[in-house]
Formats: sequence, structure tokens, C-alpha cells
Amino acid sequence: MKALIFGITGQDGSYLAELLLEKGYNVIGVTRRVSVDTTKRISHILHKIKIVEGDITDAFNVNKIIEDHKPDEIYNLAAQSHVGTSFNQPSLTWDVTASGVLNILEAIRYSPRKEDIKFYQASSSEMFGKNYTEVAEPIFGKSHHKYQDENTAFMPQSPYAIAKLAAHHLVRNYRDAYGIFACSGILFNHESERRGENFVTRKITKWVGEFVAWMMYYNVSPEDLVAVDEHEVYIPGRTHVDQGFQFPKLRLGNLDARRDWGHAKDYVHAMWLMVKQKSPDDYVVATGETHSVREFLDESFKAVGISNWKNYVVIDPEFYRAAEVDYLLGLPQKAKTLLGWNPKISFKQLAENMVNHDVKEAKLRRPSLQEV
Ligand code: NDP
Ligand code: GDR
Repeated sequence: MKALIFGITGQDGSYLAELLLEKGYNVIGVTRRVSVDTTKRISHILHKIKIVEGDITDAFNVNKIIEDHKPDEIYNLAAQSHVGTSFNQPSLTWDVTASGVLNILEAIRYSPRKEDIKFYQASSSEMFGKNYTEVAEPIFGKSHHKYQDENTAFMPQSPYAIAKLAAHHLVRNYRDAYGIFACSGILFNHESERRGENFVTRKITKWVGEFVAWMMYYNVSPEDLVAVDEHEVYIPGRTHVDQGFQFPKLRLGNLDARRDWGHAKDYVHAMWLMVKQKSPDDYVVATGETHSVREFLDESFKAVGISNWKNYVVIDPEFYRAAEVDYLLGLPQKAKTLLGWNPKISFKQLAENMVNHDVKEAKLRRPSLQEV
């Protein structure tokens, strides 16, 4: 089997490529020409995959890649995937995240191999935006009465979510109109040690990692530190202006937003299961739990034995969004029943894995701590 992955250099692309290699696929990944190396996440498997240069916004290029390489399966994970950025760059977001998908669908539609290609599109829980389904009885034996599933109406809250929703409808439309095997996974937030550093979970765990390594380097503990102002903490007894004795606080936006957070490794498995079905369909992929950013902070700091994270976190309006998605909790019943999919990594494990990884990486950046 031959799989073509758009977005192979991203978080999900790297895990999906690993999974497909394990399953014996020939994997081809599309990468953009950029001025820096973007293959860090796939450097360990680069020798096992074929890389082709391309950009999803270039219709001719997309068409040529598909015709040249004749994939059995195409996974589209490429997107301008940052919701906050989409408010600043809506037009770019639309070109990549919506029109790019149209380019792939059109290439499949006119391909002589149309019947032989299965297509997966990375849809998003952001498409639900403000909306949820509300029930009288709490779900999952917990206190929650609100959830999103395949029957919840979409009410997107950002240019990103609107672009994803357009792509989602295009996939359904091309499936209905042209009989293309095209499916969408409506994936809720999934994170990992490879998550982009400006998404909130990784921003937090990366900061925790650097903070822990900094304290180890100066041989101090949280009790020794003083918050000098809203910008940084420092080690008393040292001159504040001395290089290295102060550490910038973690600046975040809305801590009350709730997300359904899983691990990316579990989620790429669901993508593959969808493509392996007899007929194409759309599935919600989620853990069925919701947690606030605040709770993610709790878990992350707890993982390194710190309980008073409020001393180190500053609320910065710069990270507020023009319109927010307040509540996401996915009900993955359809995926569980029809795909036999179940997430394995819990919220707590996710935070711990990410923190442990980032502490280790931060220590590596301080040579004297490498053996600690
Ligand atoms: P990332 O942001 O980590 O990866 C995005 C990928 O898209 C990168 O490989 C990037 O390449 C590529 N890309 C961006 N623009 C283009 C372009 N013009 N042409 C070709 N490739 C491009 O995202 P994730 O791995 O986290 O997510 C994968 C997909 O799933 C995305 O579509 C995202 O919107 C969607 N999604 C993600 C969820 C999550 O929680 N992670 C949840 C639901 C949906 P480069 O390295 O060069 O920047
Ligand atoms: P999201 O993820 O918007 O859900 O989209 P992100 O981690 O960016 O935000 C989650 C929530 O945290 C709040 N927040 C902050 N977010 C960021 N990035 N930085 C901050 O400093 C910060 N402080 C608070 C946000 O306001 C938000 O409520 C992700 C992406 O992967 C999408 O591509 C994907 O489709 C959805 O998940 C499902």
C-alpha cells in the first residue's frame, strides 16, 4: 500500500507516518520549501519515507504529485492550524485550510484512478465552536450535561474553524456527488511531546521544563524565589540585573476555556481505521472528558512537584482571542462502536509525558545538568 501525507512535518503527520510504516506502507510525504529545516519531527524516519516538495495551495502541483505517485490513500493533515493566528491571517488560513482541500478533491475527481484512492481529511472540533448538545441527565456518570457529537450543529468561531467547516462540507459533497471515498475525522484537541510550541499545552509544558532546568542549574527551589514584578521571578541575594538570575513568568490568555484533550498517537490510529472502512463516513474522535486550561496547569506543575503555579503565571490579554470557544467535550461513541477505537493515554498521563519530555530537553540545553 502507498500512502501520501500532506502535512507530514506536523505533529500528526509524524505519528501517522510512523504508524503507516509499522503497517508496511510505502509512505510519501509532501513538504514545503521553507528557509529552515522543518523535518525535526520526522528526522528519525526520513530514510524510510519519500519526501516530495509541494504546497497544498498550488493546484497544479497537488495534481501532479497525486498523478506521479499514484497513492492508494491520501491523508490531508496540512493546514494553517493555529486558531489565534487565523484571526491575524484569515486569508492565508482560508487558502491553505479550505482551498487546499479543494485542490486535493479536484485532483482526485479528475484522476483516472479516482476509484482506487481513499482520502482522509483532518476536520476539527473547532467547527462546533459555540455550540453543544445539552441533555437533562449527566453523561458518563459525571456532572457534565453538554457534549458534541456527529449530530451537533456547527457554529464556528474563527476564520480557522470556518475554513475547516468549508473543507468538511466539500469532503461530504465530493463523496455524495462523485462517489469519492472521502472521510473526515472530527478530531478534538490532541497533544504530545511533538506538539507545536505555541499551542497552550506545549507552551505550558515547555515553560515548566525550562523553569525546572533553570532552578536545578542555580541549585534553588521554588521557596527560594521571589516574584519581583509581573514579568519575572528571581533568586534573591543575587543582583537582579545579573544575567540568568531572573526567569520570565509564563504568559497566558484565557484559563477557563475547556477542551477535550487526548494524545496524538491515539488519534492517528483513528484516522487509519476510518480509511480502512468499507464505506467513507465522518467520525468524532475524542476522549469524552473535558478539562480547563487551569486544570492542565495543575497537572503540569504537579508533575514536577509544584502546587503554587499562580506565582509564576501572568494573564496577558495579548493571548485572548477575538472570539473564543469555551467548551468542548466530544462523545466518540460512533468511533468506539464502528471503528473499535479507544484512546489509551489519559489526561494526567498526557500532561506528565509532555512535562517529563520537556524537562529532559531543557536539561540537555544546560550541559552541566546532563548527568543530573
Ligand atoms: P501542525 O500545525 O503541527 O502541522 C500542520 C502541517 O501542515 C505541517 O506539516 C505544515 O508544514 C503543513 N502545512 C501548512 N501549510 C501548508 C501548505 N500551504 N502546504 C503544505 N503543507 C502545509 O498540525 P497538527 O499536526 O496538530 O494537525 C494536523 C491537522 O489536523 C491540521 O489540519 C489541523 O488543523 C487538524 N487538527 C488538529 C488537531 C489537534 O488538536 N492537533 C485537532 C483537530 C484538527 P510546515 O512544517 O512546513 O509548517
Ligand atoms: P485550540 O488550541 O485553539 O483549541 O486549537 P490552543 O492550544 O491554541 O488553545 C486552547 C485554548 O487555550 C486558550 N489559551 C491559549 N492558547 C494559546 N495557544 N496560547 C496561550 O497563551 C493561551 N492561553 C489560553 C485558548 O484561548 C483556547 O481556548 C487546537 C488546534 O490544534 C487546532 O488546529 C485544532 O483544530 C483544535 O485544537 C481542535
